[in-house]
Amino acid sequence: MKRRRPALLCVLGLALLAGPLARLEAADALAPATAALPKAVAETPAARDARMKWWREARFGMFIHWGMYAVLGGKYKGEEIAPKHGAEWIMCDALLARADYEPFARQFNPVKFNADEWARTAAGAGMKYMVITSKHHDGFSMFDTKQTDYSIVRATPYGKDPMKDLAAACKRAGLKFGFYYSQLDWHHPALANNPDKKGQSAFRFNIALDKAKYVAYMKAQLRELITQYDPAVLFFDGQWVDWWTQEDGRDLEAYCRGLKPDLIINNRVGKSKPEDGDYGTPEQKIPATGLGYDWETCMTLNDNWGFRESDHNWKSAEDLIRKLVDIASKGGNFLLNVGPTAEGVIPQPSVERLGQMGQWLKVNGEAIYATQPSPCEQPKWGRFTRKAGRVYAHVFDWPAGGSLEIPAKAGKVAKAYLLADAAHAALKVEATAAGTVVALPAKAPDAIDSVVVLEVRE
Ligand code: FHN
Repeated sequence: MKRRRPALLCVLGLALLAGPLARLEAADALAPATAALPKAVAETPAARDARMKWWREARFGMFIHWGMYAVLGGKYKGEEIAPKHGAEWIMCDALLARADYEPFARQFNPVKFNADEWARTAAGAGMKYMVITSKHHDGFSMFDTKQTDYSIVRATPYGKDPMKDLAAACKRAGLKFGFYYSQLDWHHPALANNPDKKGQSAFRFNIALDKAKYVAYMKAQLRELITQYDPAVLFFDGQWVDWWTQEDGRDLEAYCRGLKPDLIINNRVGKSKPEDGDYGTPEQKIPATGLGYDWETCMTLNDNWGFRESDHNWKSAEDLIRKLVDIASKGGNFLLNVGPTAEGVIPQPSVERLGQMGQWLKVNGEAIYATQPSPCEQPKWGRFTRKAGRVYAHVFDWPAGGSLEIPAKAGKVAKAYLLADAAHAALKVEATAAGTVVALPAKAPDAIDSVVVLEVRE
């Protein structure tokens, strides 16, 4: 759905589909023949900008991987299962047959789950949206679905719908709410482990015994997710399997948009190509530069998406704050993951780090939310973000000599002040041939990232 070259896009024909959205049969006049694949749905660049506005301004969201795999916590029969993937892959990594994995549902009873507490943790971290696993690769549904009994509502002692509570809690907390949904499914009878592959690969690259039946199942579940919970975002995943094509992705994207036109959908709805969905999804990494289209880095707080009891390798708040700044300086969003326990508790080390990020954002959020990418090369001492008439210098390494060199490309600096200084007292600025030198106080206001606001004439 991302338009890479709107100006070149030539509309050659319009085929109407049932439903509110017309499906645009278009081919870019200058594009190679492969562009004959139909685009997903029609939308002008202005309409797309309006739809993406809140997401682009949000910059920071909570990813949640929560499912039946939390009951195992990375172990099977007391043995730690080598984290070939993440703890949420344990059915695959332990090579469990469906009959051996299903009974864990009877132990899944998240009696400590408190939706408002999760929403408060996200909002307190300065996050603006939440994306939670409605169904991961294990095929277990975490919502009230009529399509299968293999769900938290029908197959567990908990017997309730946590997604309904979480959607409502997010609304109360002012957070946008979204779902992760996996095309890959190790439980549905229309799919099967790949008989031509060994071990975990048989799960990872499973096959479709009856693709039409499974796609109909997915569409029925997505209709439930979209009409019952009103999500703002759909994060698809598991798109790498051979039986899922880019055309399947376009069809699914058009189906979902037909139910909710303002949905924001990731590129894994198709085959993770730049033209699939609304945004790119670099995972566990931050691109060296912006990508020329909307993108979001998703990342774990430790080394696992799902809860792994033995994983204490938590990233520091300093590392996480600087990652958020680096991502924002390149025009991306940061979807940071928590993996709650089977009892419904977000691990305390996650809560602590998110709290520290929230404290930093309380003071410096102006330099992150609704910002544009840096106007110039990354400085050695930190990063730049910007808004109209302002450039934000994020200083990670406070200069010992007390002066900060700002390149001319940042603009003509009329005034500079510390964002943490409520009085906005002007710092001494001096124009030089290379740009501007700003005189800084001896002590940095923040050990992790101190923001100097530069009021500029562009
Ligand atoms: O296999 C999944 C994995 O479990 C996790 O959900 C991540 C998060 O984006 N996506 C896939 C790996 O790329």
